[in-house]
Amino acid sequence: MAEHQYDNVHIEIADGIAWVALNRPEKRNAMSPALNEDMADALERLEADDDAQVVVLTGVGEAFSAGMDLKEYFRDVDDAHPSVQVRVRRVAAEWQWKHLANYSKPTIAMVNGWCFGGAFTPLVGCDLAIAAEDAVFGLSEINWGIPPGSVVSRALAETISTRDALHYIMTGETFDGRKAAEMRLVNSAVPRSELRKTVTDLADVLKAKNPVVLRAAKIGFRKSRLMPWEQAEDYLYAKLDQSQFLDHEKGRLEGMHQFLDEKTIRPGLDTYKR
Ligand code: ACO
Ligand code: V55
Repeated sequence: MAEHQYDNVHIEIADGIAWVALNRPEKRNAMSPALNEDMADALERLEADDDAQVVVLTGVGEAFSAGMDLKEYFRDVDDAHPSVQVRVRRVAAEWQWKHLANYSKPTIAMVNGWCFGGAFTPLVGCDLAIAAEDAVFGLSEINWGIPPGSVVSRALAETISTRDALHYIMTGETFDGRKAAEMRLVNSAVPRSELRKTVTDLADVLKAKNPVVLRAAKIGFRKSRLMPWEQAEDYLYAKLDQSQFLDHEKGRLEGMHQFLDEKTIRPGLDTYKR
């Protein structure tokens, strides 16, 4: 399937990986209302595209994303009709966390450069994140006169400690990819020259797994996190049973067969052959 064309998002699908790059390099991939509309549409399309098994979110040029567009997302909308303001916020939220955090395919943020403010939301919305060691992150809101809005602070609290979060929220200081990995905001930081290869290798691991089971596993983890244990147990068993119902390749039976009868895999060490 040919990649859909967008003004503000560049998409390339190769070997089961959809590379989705915010594409306003001259504005450091600042997220404008138009970019948010494009991303909302792109995520919808890719979810239905069987050529896209894993989705990687990144940026064209020097930036992952310089956050919300101060001109187009904020100043230009200040005097707009309230319905416009509501829509602009809704479309941003729709892709940045509502859709991403419930995405039916595995998602990886590849942080290639600048990552500020509102960019933390889709960063945390992705299941996994790999940064260039020299990528620069910051909660810069305080530096231009607002507290972090939308769910930026909530997303931070999901990943890093209260001490670290408040330090960066209150000082507006930047930190690099190494520090982001140390704080567990990202899974790892690698030299820039190895970034794409590292992400490709990780995506390849995910591609080899059963997609129905992967979806149940990631959604199950995310949604059960804040449940009481009793509800979490029941919900996660329901996810397990649902995944068997939806899994037409019957992975569970095959995995048991390859281990117990054929003795061709050891699940502790290998994934079953599909
Ligand atoms: N909103 C609007 N325009 C932006 C944004 C942004 N968030 N970020 C960069 N741009 C624009 C600049 O205005 C400039 O436009 P121009 O060429 O038309 O003058 C262009 O992108 C390039 O930016 P420079 O500042 O010249 O690029 P440089 O590489 O020197 O610096 C940096 C990059 C550090 C990312 C800088 O652009 C910056 O500080 N951007 C703002 C970061 C920020 O605070 N974002 C908001 C976070 S809070 C939130 O998201 C709610
Ligand atoms: C931010 C992000 C927003 C917003 C207000 O701090 C502030 C970031 C994604 O939307 O509406």
